[in-house]
Amino acid sequence: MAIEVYWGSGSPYSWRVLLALEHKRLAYDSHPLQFSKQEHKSPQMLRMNPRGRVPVLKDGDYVVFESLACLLYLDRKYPEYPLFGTSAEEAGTIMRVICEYQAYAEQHVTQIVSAVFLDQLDQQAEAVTRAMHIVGGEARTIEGRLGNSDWLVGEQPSAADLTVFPGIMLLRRAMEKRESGDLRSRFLPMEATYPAIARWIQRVEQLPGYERTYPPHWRDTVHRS
Ligand SMILES: N[C@@H](CCC(=O)N[C@@H](CS)C(=O)NCC(=O)O)C(=O)O
Repeated sequence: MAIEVYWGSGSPYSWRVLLALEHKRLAYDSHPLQFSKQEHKSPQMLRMNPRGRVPVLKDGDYVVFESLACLLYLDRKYPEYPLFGTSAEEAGTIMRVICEYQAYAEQHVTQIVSAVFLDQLDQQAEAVTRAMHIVGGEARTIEGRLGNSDWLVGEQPSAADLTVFPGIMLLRRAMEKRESGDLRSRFLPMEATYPAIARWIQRVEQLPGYERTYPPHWRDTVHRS
């Protein structure tokens, strides 16, 4: 029975799981859900995830949600092409980088992206300025890691790359939007502001199956969420 994945276009959490499935060269049935039609809140989805959020992964009778839990499940169940390294030390460092991103960067990325997509930059100017400052600092840390190495941890792409990448792509997309105004020049062009991150993005884009994970509606609309 094939693995099933329920996801939403543009959801960075969903993107992590699609990237993980492709990284592991696993066959899967893909179920893109329309947020606008509230498909993620259908009775079937709520039975699998009472929080009504995506991604949700179903493998036979087993259901797991929360993107990182999905990554960990896939790595334990299908160890080929590891996501959490090949040693205890590597696993610890990968989890550390993920925890740092989640604890210190993610909520601020979300704040900036939401303000841009909802055209709320003026109303949230103070909070967004603070968030930009914090995200800038975290981006410099990531830039430093990638200045010394092709991947965030170790010699291969790992769960750390797959966790952070969608958030950075979402931030880049928000900065490309006209409404981002003066914020744009702090991040773009990334080749100038964060050259090692820009090269890393290109490396991720070269990974097998990457094209199948790219948010479909991003291809059609350059400037909408
Ligand atoms: N911590 C969760 C976050 C999942 C999440 O918030 N997904 C969003 C899409 S980006 C969602 O489904 N939102 C729908 C809603 O809240 O109604 C994870 O890592 O999977």
